[in-house]
Amino acid sequence: MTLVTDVRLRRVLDSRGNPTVEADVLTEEGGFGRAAAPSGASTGEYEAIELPASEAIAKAREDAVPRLVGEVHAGNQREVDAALHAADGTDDFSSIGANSAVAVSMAAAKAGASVTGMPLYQHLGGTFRGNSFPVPLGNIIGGGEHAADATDIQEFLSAPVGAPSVSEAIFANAAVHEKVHDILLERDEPCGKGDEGAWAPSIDDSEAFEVMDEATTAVADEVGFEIRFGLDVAAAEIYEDSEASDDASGSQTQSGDGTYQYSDRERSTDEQVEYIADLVREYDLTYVEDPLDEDDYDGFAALTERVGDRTLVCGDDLFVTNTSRLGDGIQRGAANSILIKPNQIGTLSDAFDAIELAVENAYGHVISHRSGETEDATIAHLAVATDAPFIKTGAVAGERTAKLNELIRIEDNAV
Ligand code: 2PG
Ligand code: MG
Repeated sequence: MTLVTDVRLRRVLDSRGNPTVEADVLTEEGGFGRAAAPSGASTGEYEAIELPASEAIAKAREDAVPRLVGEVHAGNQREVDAALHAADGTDDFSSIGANSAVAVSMAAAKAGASVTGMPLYQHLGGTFRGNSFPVPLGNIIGGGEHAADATDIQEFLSAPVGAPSVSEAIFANAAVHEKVHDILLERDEPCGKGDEGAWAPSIDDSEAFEVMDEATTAVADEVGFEIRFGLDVAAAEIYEDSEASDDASGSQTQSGDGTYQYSDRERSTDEQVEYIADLVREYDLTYVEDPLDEDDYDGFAALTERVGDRTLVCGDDLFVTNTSRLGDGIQRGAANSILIKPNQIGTLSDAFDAIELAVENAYGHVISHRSGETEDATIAHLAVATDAPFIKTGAVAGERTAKLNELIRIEDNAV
């Protein structure tokens, strides 16, 4: 019933103006799905490989399309994704590109859903899904790799944990975004926005904490429910290895030997753990993503030991949506949650495997956008389909509101 009859691939624009891969999947019975690959800037070293869009499209047309058309059923996600893996033949999608793979994988899911007439979240998650919604983490102030001359910490994220509905949570984040702008103007800090629509002022991290604290408290008072905040430190971007590997003894650099380079000072791994633990306590942070380098399982474990009972310590570049890296993390007590980005691993089936492993081990899973996005709203459905406690997908900007508005529609039963 959902046999794939055609797969079309093209280059479209992403939100940074770069070319990305869009896929259409057509099936028997008139099934149709369209999806586009997002793209990171603070990309983890162990992510599946994104190829230049033209190259990824050419390779996928040559190697993947013949294994899909007339061969697999869009309604059978495992079958589609196994064909993509077989066409690629590597363990990181370096042959056809994770950007082609993820676009086709998500488009096939939508095509499968279109034939049954079910919303995508139900097609992916089953009949009983659609009653619980993630807390949206809204990027309000940001710097790092997403904006020049702004904060060292990549993202300050509003978390309306007390919102009675996803729609009220989404509007609360937009209100925090606006409130922060007002506060920055009062402080004479006019600014533009970074890649994800967050404000990118030339202030230091400690001032950003003050501003976030003030804005979330003010908006919480107005709306009458609890709004906390969290961080994506994206620490791998400010981590510098030590020189130890170059010394005469030839000894290997150990992860954790290097330092974190902040604008005003550097911190050793122990100091970084201490610093983040203090911030969690001082600001009652609800969420801390990538507080340590992507190779530093021990540092993650030390921080989780300290504050894991009161905040989500989340691995993004650490786990890259990869079951094998997550398995290592679980064994070592590193983090207590995982960021899920389908394009980090290449297919929806692989992303589901990571979510399943996380859930089995009481790790939270947080569905996430990338800094380079399109109007594709698949991740909104993925979050509802898997009962994700959080979704990170910005607060404003069209490519972000595409997902937020889709969540509002799902809640309103209007998709
Ligand atoms: C992150 C993401 C999304 P990027 O680090 O979590 O916010 O950024 O897509 O640039 O990796
Ligand atoms: Mg991150």
